[in-house]
Amino acid sequence: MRKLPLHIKIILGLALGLLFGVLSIICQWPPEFTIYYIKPFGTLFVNALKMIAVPLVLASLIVGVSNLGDISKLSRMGAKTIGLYLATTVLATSLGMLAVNVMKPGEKLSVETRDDLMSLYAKEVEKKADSASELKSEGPLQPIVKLIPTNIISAASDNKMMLQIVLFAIAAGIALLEVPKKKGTPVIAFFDGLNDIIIKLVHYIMQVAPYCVFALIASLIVELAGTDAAKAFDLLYALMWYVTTVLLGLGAMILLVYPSVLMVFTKIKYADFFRGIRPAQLLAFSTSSSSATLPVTMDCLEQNLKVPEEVASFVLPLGATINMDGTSLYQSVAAVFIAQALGMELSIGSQLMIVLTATLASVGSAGVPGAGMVMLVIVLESIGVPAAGIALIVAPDRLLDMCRTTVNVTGDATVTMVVAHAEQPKSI
Ligand code: DAS
Repeated sequence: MRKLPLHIKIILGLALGLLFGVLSIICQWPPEFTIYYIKPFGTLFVNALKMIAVPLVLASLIVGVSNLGDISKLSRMGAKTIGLYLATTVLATSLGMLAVNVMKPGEKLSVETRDDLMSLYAKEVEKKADSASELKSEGPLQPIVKLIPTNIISAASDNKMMLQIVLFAIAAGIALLEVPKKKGTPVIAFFDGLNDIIIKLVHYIMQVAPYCVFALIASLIVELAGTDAAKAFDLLYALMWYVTTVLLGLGAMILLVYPSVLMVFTKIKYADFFRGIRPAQLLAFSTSSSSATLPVTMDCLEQNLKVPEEVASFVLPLGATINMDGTSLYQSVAAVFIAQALGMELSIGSQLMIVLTATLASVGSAGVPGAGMVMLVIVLESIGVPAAGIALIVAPDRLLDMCRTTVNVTGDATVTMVVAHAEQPKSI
């Protein structure tokens, strides 16, 4: 077992958790054993993800923004690169919202199952509803007022203030570009070091993911179904629809969006582009890490697709840090699926908030396995959906991570081709 790649171990953990859950229903094992002695390991995993979300956002965004170089010297290439990255991310998030609202995977659950899920998360849903209604009672502009916390330290200690932390991190990153180099450099070095530490912590947490996924899916099935196998299969059926919705969205990015962008903005044929970046896509799929794939992505663009080194070495590292189209699409689908499964109605305002926070969350996501799920906490907290709802979608997450990382890398490569064409129209 030790020799197996992590993603195989996680898929094994998922399969064994499903088997354990179904067997405990069929054999009528006492649910107390699962709930008291297995479920806590799943809760620990979700808590660990929530624990590192705030430092990860702070470190990766401050470092990402300050790495843009001197704000006044943001070159034509830099402005174009960031503009294209943000445009493709907003497009991906919007595509995810369209897919999940058309497919409605969360509504594939029977009313009884949804009621059970709501009672499982009732106290958290109620708390979110109270704070949302409290906001409304203070006037329509109150949500904007809340964006600036009175105390960033207390905000950082409260996962409910994620959007405020993201905005503070972006502002701090921009401020760091403006302070004198000798003052800013040590601060950037500190957050760079913190970023590396948090990424290492994500790596540690993902090492125990196989066991925690087992605990989460087993306890979820037992808790939800009790002795009623039908509800367990009901949840699995809805999860299948959820996975299909994410994969449909990711497939549309790879097969429709990126070919259209390349056709409009470059001269390269999509088949040649696809062949040129295939090694990077395969590595992204097997490692679930944009950062680990970056050297191969750069090699593919420079050697196979003849992108000038000065373009690839600027655009791709920036993309691996701030551009994750697959992740933002996944986060928008996951957030709406969890809300649907908990029977929570999402207003148009909440859906627009998802587009904003999923775009920002994907900018802040590190290019390591599981980072997108960690940052999903931000999206859920921003629309008042309990972050504990992540337990519903943890099981298939590694498979989806492999696919969304492949889209992340493909998106970075697509924007690099467009920038290279704009810089040297004759050659690309
Ligand atoms: N695995 C991340 C990446 O490397 C994406 C994610 O977790 O969503 O891009």
